[in-house]
Amino acid sequence: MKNQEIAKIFYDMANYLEMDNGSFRAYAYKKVAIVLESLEQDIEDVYKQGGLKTLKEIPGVGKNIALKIEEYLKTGRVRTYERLKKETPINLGELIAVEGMGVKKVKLLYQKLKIKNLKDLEKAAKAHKIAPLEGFGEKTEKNILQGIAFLKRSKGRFLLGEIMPLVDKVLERLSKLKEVEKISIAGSVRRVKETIGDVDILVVSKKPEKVMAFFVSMPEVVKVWSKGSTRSSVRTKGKFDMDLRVVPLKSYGSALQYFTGSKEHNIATRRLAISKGLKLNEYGVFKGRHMIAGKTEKEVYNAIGLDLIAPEMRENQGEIELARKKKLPKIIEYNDIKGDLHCHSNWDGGVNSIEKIAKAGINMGYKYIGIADHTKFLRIEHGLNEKQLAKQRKEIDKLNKKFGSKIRILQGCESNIMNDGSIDIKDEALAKLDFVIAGVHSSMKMDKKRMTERIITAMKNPNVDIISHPTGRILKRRDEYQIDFDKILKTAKETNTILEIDSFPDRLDLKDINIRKAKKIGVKMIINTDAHRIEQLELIKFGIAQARRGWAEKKDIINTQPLSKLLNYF
Ligand code: DGT
Ligand code: CA
Ligand code: CA
Repeated sequence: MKNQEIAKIFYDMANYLEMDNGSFRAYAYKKVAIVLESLEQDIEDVYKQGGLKTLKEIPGVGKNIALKIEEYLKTGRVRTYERLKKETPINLGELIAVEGMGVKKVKLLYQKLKIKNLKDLEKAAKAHKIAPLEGFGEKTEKNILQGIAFLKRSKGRFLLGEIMPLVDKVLERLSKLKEVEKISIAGSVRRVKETIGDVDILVVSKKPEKVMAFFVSMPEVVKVWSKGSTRSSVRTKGKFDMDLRVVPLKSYGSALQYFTGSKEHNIATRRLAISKGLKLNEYGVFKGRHMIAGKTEKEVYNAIGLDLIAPEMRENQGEIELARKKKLPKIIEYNDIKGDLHCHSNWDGGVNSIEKIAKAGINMGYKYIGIADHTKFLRIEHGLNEKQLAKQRKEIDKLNKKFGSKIRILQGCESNIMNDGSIDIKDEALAKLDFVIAGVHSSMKMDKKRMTERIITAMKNPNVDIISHPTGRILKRRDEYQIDFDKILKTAKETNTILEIDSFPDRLDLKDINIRKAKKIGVKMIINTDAHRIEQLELIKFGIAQARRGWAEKKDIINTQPLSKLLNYF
């Protein structure tokens, strides 16, 4: 689908226009980009149906933008975009990827210092040329250098959420092939790690040549690194690599076990096999020359004296010992979630009405859904004040009558934890909500002591039920806040505050290690999406994966519970 390609062009155009003070037009492009990203139909099909006319039926698409879409579909380029790029020879995307760098700063730095790309930026910051500029200063310069260092560290790895659409498409394509008997994802994607180096796929086939020929000529492939009868390796359109291996059926389980990893887990399982006088490799489990297991993973694990271990747990963090003692935790399943309590509606400038969100919740099979719009401190997010919250309550009451037992809409909010730990909404108003989420959305570079105190003060507010994205990291963009997480856990336990696992692919916050810590001391968690439009409700799977990687069980996660129990918590 060309949807993503066009969305990217429109995002870029929006940035260029914003630089050029065309902020109104920029907004229009950005809005359409967002819509295109989540459009289910193929934009080409839409166009084929009725040309410009059907294009204009897409929300936000006017005549001008429809013409640009048409131009791209017909010629593969958008002239206005090419012109903008030529006029402003700046690698905007690269520069605004640096935490704290916005379009305005990029523009100033270009005008004053002719900074065009990341390299220029780093050079200027290191030579202390940025600090003296008006509106920048020492602190900003330091932040820029930190931001660049962070980007460098995460280079070469991809966000899981970023690559999954393409991976799913390739898997679907391959599984339809008649020569493919069995297929599975392996490697870090199967372990659902938050970032991915490359994608590993495993196939059983009696005709490997046919499968490989098909694989290397898929439309998603831009380069073939190698092509053989058991292994091929390609670069995809998404700029990441994919490995495909073909194995015989009798070794499918052991190959899957081997190529799922992690490497550390594999080394430990192999060592265990040796200690039992066995040999474990990708071909099977062997006693002398005799193969005793290999067809399924369960058979392989059992043959070396272990219970089957979920892929998400295979990191050699103690899971092997538990599997040996038959004491593996019964981790949360992908269908255990009964509702999502962190959805933004059009009340705070989001895309969808509360009614639409509730319907989407029903489609997800949920029993309840929580509206948690931003509150007043966040002006750019159209945060709600006390009065608007009261008004929203009325609408939610009305909708609850309408939906009856199909789903229960709960009213919450995502309030802001101010620098002193207070909440930006009055207590009386908070008390009227079904639940209250509080999160840090400002002054994120506070020192450790103050930041920890700040969050602890918020948790002690009896109206606060949930802390959203508790450590504040953005993958590939910025580190966690400076906090004493153990202290935060202790207070969460004392105050019965629930910590959120935010499912957004670039947050996944809490992360696996922190989830394990929380579980260990008995702090409850909730898996939410933080969806700003209904399509993002689907992101919940990434949050669940993270919870599984943190060994969380159903009972550790409160939104696996029925409504009555949930309400008791609040
Ligand atoms: P990635 O691609 O960096 O996100 O991580 P993985 O885990 O997908 O690693 P990858 O693609 O290099 O290899 C896939 C699996 O193959 C890995 O999880 C375990 C297995 N494997 C790779 N190299 C070794 C090795 O040297 N020893 C052992 N025991 N297993 C290995
Ligand atoms: Ca891999
Ligand atoms: Ca690989």
